[in-house]
Amino acid sequence: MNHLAVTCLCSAGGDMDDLERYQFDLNGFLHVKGILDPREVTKALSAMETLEQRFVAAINAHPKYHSLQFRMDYHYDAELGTSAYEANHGGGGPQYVVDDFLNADPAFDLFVGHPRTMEYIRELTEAPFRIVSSELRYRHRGNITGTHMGGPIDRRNRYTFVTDPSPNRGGNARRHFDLLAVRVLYALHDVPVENGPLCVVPGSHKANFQSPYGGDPVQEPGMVPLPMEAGDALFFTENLRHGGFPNLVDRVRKTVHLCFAPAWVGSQSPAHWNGDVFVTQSAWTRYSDEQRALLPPPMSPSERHPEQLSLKRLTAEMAELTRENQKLKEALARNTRPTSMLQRLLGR
Ligand SMILES: O=C(O)CCC(=O)C(=O)O
Repeated sequence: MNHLAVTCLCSAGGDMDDLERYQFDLNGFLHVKGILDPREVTKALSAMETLEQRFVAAINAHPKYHSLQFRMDYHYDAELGTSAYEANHGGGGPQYVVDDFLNADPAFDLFVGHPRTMEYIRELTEAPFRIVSSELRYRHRGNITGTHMGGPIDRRNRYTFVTDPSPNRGGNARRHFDLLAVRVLYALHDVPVENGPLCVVPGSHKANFQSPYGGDPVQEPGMVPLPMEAGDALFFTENLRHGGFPNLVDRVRKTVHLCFAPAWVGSQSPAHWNGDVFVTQSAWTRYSDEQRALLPPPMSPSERHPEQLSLKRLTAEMAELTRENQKLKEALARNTRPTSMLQRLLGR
């Protein structure tokens, strides 16, 4: 399939228009050109590049903790307020994912309540919404991001609409997006196909079955790469089947990823699964009231201590085991029928 045929290249400027609404609904994503201005791109890229060595050098160092979900092994940087892990799907080069990066440098403050981005978010999800995950991704040569999502996997990705009951409103005016998880991916440099862009199966957000294909995005029929230019953003529903095409070149692919959801929806980042993102006191101090409304208040450093996080993980595992145990007991009780008197007399 020619990927250009399904990519809506829209220019950011004003609220979402009818073409963008139609394309987003049809495909599950929207490619918005030049949403960041060149100064914003330079500022964010330079901070991302400056921090890279620090993240990579410490990735296996202590303090570490296991993620609340999926068993990622995070390094926690208490000074920056970030949690980073290394992923290596498919055996190629590494990918470094840095959670809670907004804390790490005031240069990233521009992503908290970025006005042109918020025009889309306001339309796609219900207020009061919040940032439920924030990641930097550094993807090296040979790396892929394994394919995930698509179809009925997690209710927190729900892709639905509400219809305005007013009889005076007709056609499109009666329909509103009501999504629970909207991701935004910003390109900080050009990301052509060979540099490993995000790839998606257009329309898969409406699938009713889970995909029978595995995690290799290149092997999945219908998967298309979405090349970008510096300053572009891709908005997509988390329900869309997506991954990262292989990075075939030496340039590390550097992108910024945010996820927005209504305030009552828990985070899907493995670092704070079902909970809140982590905000440091110093980041909080920098933010305006409008920016603070998009984030939970800062946690005390002791709550974020790796020992506390490991304890949280163990408590969650124990609760899961208790639930499993209970289910097994109930199944056993259902399958164990009382023996009759005759069976007992016959010794059976
Ligand atoms: O860009 C990629 O390689 C994958 C990104 C992704 O999985 C996400 O943002 O949810």
